[in-house]
Amino acid sequence: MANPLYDNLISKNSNKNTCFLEQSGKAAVSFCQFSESTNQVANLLVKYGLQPGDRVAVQAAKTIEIIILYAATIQAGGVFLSLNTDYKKDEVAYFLKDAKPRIFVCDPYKVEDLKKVASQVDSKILTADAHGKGSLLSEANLMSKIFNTVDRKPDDLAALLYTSGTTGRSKGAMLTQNNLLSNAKTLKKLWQVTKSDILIHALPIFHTHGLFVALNTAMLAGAKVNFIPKFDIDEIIERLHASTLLMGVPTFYTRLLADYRLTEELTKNMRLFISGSAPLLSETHEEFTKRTGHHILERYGMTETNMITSNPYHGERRPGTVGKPLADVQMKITDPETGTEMAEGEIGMIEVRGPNVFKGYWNMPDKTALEFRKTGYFITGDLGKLSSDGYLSIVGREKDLIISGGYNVYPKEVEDILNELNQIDEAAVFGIQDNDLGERVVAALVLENDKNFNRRKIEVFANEKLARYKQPKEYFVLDSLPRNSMGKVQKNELRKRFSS
Ligand code: MCA
Ligand code: AMP
Repeated sequence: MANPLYDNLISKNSNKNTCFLEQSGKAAVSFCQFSESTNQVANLLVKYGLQPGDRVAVQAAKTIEIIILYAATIQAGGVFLSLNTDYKKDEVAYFLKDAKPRIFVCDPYKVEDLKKVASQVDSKILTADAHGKGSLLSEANLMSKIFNTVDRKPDDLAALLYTSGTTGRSKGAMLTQNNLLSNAKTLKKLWQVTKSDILIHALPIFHTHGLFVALNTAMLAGAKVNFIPKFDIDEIIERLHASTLLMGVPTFYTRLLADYRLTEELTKNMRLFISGSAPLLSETHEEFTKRTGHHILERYGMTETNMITSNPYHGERRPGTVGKPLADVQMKITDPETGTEMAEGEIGMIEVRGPNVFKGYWNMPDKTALEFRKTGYFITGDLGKLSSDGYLSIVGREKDLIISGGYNVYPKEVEDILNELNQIDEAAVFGIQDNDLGERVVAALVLENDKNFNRRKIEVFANEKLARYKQPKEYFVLDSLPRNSMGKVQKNELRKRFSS
């Protein structure tokens, strides 16, 4: 027996003594030191009652300690659940109630807010601050450096990541050991990641992109990871010369292009720039090539499926496309209504099947059944078309979703919050084009009484209930919302009207 994910990412790693994780202001950590610390944290988790299959939830700053917690959770047979650090009290309470984690790790300043709900679901709280300090570290330091890795089967859960939904209710995507491992192996091979690579890691670690695509792949290859707490243009520019790999959302690349210091000379040691999570404009791709000589490699995925397609490492990285299905992934374009396959070049629903595809939504068997075909294909909600030589272009989304700077915002969730306010009769939330974030969240409001419009009050309320990135950046007051003959709000109409 074994623990496939932990064994491959950590214990079988051949790069034992060289520096692996580095974060400004801290000593670099080798794989050996990392696995010793992982053993200590795994012992601590077990001391707090963790049994195989139990969840470990975390809402804490991006530090090496949280990556140790991730690895320790896997090693102890747990299921890692990471939450956006910007989520507000009510948002976190929902996840704790739904996932019922055995252990919850949060910043010390959040304990007061969350201890009641944690105790209701019988979660023990440990803390980690922006420097990784707190009870997680201090208590783990007292534990043994030896731990017998817990056996797990490939189909056992390793992570639970929540994605918002069109109904406004977040769903926990159950990701197995094999979902994560197979995708990391495929990406490592395709992108030729090796122990000579130095990855600039500036993404958050509570999503698939930063945690699995970037970290799992780098760990599997034994590459060095430079941890930057968040996207910081100066720090990235400073590191580009001595790095080989960058993974980012399109905003990373538009911000880099807006900086005069981005040159061919600065990026001459870089091997690969990868973009994903949101559409990369062809202009960005082309301008980047002109400035640096590098062709950004765009890929496409989802929380539920990990990565699905990628442009090639060798061969044409075609702007405006997300490349071809990964080697072990099956993908087809279908008629959204009937599920029958479309002819080449026609627009349809992107469906996907393979070892990368999740096991289902946590405690939502009906919702899970609705999103899979009987043949095992998962219905992504993204619309696309294939070129004659197999490149996929994403042309839209069937789901009502806004992607702002790589974060997904489901309008229904924001509308539900705004509709709670007495002064608002109706709210329609939609995305408009934004040069920095790709799309910007805005809201059209119909008020109970026009004279009552108090924008500040709405902003304060939204700020109390919703993570910052979900909050509308602008509000437009209308007499009524445009509707079609079925009574459905016409968001396209709103987008057209307010885009300029
Ligand atoms: C920050 N703010 C945002 C966003 N980020 N508002 C809308 N959308 C955002 N994405 C807020 C801040 O709180 C701040 O509010 C104000 O906007 C300006 O912040 P700024 O300093 O400009 O932002 P930043 O901190 O530099 O962040 C922008 C960012 C960041 C670098 C684009 O959002 C980011 O790292 N995004 C990556 C998200 C990601 O990893 N997605 C992967 C999901 P105020 O000034 O009022 O306080 S996984 C996925 O999608 C699938 C599986 C896949 O394919 O990868
Ligand atoms: P999430 O649910 O947060 O995992 O976000 C997944 C969604 O992000 C997908 O369903 C797509 O709509 C979108 N996405 C990811 N990568 C790309 C890309 N390269 N181009 C366009 N959309 C993307």
